[in-house]
Amino acid sequence: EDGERQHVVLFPFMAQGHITPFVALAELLRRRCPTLIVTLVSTPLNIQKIKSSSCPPSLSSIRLRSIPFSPAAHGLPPEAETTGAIPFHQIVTLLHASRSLQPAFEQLIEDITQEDGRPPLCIIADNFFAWSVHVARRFGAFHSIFFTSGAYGTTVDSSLWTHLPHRKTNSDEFPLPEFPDTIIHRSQLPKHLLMADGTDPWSDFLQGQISLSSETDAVIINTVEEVEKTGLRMLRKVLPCPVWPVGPVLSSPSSASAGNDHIMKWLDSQPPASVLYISFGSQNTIAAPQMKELAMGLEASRTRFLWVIRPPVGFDVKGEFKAEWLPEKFEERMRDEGTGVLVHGWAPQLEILSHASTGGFLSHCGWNSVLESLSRGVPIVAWPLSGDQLYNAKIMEEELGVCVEVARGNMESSKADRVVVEKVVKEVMHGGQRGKEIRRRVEEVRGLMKEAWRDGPGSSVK
Ligand code: BUP
Repeated sequence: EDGERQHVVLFPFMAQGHITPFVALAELLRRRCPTLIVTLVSTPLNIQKIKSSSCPPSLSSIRLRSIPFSPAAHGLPPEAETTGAIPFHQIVTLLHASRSLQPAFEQLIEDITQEDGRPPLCIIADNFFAWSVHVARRFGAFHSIFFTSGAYGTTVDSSLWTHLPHRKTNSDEFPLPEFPDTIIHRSQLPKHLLMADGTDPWSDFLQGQISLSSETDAVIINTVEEVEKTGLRMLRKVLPCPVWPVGPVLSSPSSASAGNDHIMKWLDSQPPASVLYISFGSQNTIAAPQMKELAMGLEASRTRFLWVIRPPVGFDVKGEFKAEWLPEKFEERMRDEGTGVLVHGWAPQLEILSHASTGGFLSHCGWNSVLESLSRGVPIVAWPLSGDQLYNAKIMEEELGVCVEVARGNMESSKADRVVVEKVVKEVMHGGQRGKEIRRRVEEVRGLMKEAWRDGPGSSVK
């Protein structure tokens, strides 16, 4: 009987990198605890997208509920219900605008409480919606934040935004106030953090939500106890509540792969572990001169590649791709030689990373991409651009030894050099001493991730 079943409400922030793991968590909860009622809440456009891009069987047992949101009321274009639809500089406006969801979310919990005859057992919300703790308190529900990024990236990012330590020194390197052993280099700060002074819109939003997150009852995080020891130790030091790693929580194959047969067919015809998959995620791009450096470095490395490519910084992300952004006749040459494929649009990333021909991932190190790659045993060439990506790359290279950084920095100023691209890509893809060691470490991490989800139970199952 529905009336006797416990109800859990999930509430992700409106960004692909947040919605994907929340949907995966919802599916996981229903699979592992079949008696739970699971409701996933988002804005109308996002609910529509989730319905059309997910496999119906996995979603059939999850209740999808939308709450109204008007981007135009905040000076945003009507399609701005997700960060992927707007240029990076407007994301902070969307973050602030998302605060206006509180009354509608509260009303939804009220409605659910009426329908079920009691409030939900638990509200699991995004860390950007830490304000939802007030709603949970009002209804007497347990409140948990689900961090969709890693423990190290989350802790370093939060610490930097809370204390802005780079403003108190002129030196290029400085320690984090709570963690003197963690040294951050100025080049690892995204532009909006470098410019932050504590009164700017980014600081205002993030400092508010970070401070509220210490009021939550528990933190669930998409990472693995045995993989992120340092990061989890740090996060547990700054949070007063229990921290439960449940990763890797990954999406199930989606209907997004439909229409991408040509990509999978091309991969089928390549030798094992020979292809470098390249993607900068759902909301970042690099500058046109950097695209050229990357293309030239790739060509010189004589490595097969599959590159998810979007217009460079400063151009409409959804606009037409122009050949002039790449070296002359690059796309035709690669196609004629059969060495490289450019994907103009959405790629079936998890399927690509799971394919035996994929041997490396040149990634911006968004946390979902990191988990997807490592869980499939694919080493990473890191080109982090923003936020936690810079710290994900740092910990993966320094502690886990599963990646090599090829460039870093914010989107406008990240510098890559074709010679460095060629060298690093060869090192990782063509089995030099360092490449072999990286593959050994990635295999180890893949094993730990698998163990965490073993019945028996593994650490994430617990
Ligand atoms: Br692009 C792209 N196909 O073509 P991250 C992304 N994805 O399946 P983000 C595709 O989107 P942050 C594509 O598999 C992953 O699950 C990908 O999440 C999928 O990066 C997700 O890696 C991307 O966390 O966010 O979205 O840029 O700001 O958190 O780094």
